[in-house]
Amino acid sequence: MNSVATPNISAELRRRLDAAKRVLVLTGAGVSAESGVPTFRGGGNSATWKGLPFEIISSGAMLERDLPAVWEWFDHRRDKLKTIQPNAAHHAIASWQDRFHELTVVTQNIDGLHQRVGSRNVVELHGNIWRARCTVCRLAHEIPMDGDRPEACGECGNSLRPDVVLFGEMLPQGAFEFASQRALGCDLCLVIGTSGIVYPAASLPEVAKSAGAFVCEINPEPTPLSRLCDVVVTGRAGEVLGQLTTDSRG
Ligand code: BV8
Ligand code: ZN
Repeated sequence: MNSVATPNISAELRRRLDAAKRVLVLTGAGVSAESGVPTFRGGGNSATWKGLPFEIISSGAMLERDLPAVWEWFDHRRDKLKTIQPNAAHHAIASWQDRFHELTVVTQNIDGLHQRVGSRNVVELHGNIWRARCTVCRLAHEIPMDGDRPEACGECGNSLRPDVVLFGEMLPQGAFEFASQRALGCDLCLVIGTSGIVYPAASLPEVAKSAGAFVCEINPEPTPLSRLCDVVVTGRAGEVLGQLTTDSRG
């Protein structure tokens, strides 16, 4: 693995991007950091809510115990997101939509920022904060950015929950399997803005590597995934990706 400090993006990475046919991009909270969305770990901040650590308030067990408290936490985060704009990292990834024979954007983020700037068919491993789901019939309900969230299921009247994967909960049916298939088939895997701690999402770069992909991490800090990467670009996603798209084919 070789590590380069921005702003010198390795020529190897540029060459790989220019030659790539099948690209898988795995993003985490770091991609939204420059938009002002707090990350969960690293950088000294670990998200807490009313004294509860993030892994507790965002857990399936908490939802079972106190759904209103979980809604309060997600209502608070949606409120913050209403004034948040996507950053250069989201725009760069969206600009790649038609650049490769196949591009798969897999995100752990629930903020919907990739889609807001045109990334298509985004694989949301952990759901989406702008959707609610019925606790009984599982019907999905969109939550408007400019209005109140629906209080009850429009179909069966039962209570709704955030359509987000909480700790200890299964990922959306088929999402991880699809992402794994794409990881097995990609020739370039970009791991951007994730601490590489949460599974099964963090296993995707390992899957790509095992199948022969060139793996590149973009993060200001080292992570447990850094050791398996062919190139680690130490830097902020918005800065590095912004530069990559201006310097190369675009
Ligand atoms: C599962 C939605 C099968 C909620 C999230 C005990 C019981 C059950 C399961 C487990 C258990 N012990 C461990 C597990 C597995 C668990 C897990 O992995 N835990 C971890 C903590 C060890 N996983 C699960 O529970 C998953 N389900 O395994 O199901 C199962 C089921 C039952 C029983 C057994 C097995 C579900 C995981 C999904 C949890 N939900 N989010 C919400 O958002 O409130 S995960 C949460 O962490 C976030 O959503 C986020 O997506 C995810 C990963 O975080 P990152 O995105 O990486 O963000 P982080 O802040 O950590 O890092 C930011 C990075 O960005 C840093 O590296 C930083 O340096 C970098 N950065 C900062 N600025 C920038 C930057 N990079 C670039 N540019 C910048 N400017
Ligand atoms: Zn229902």
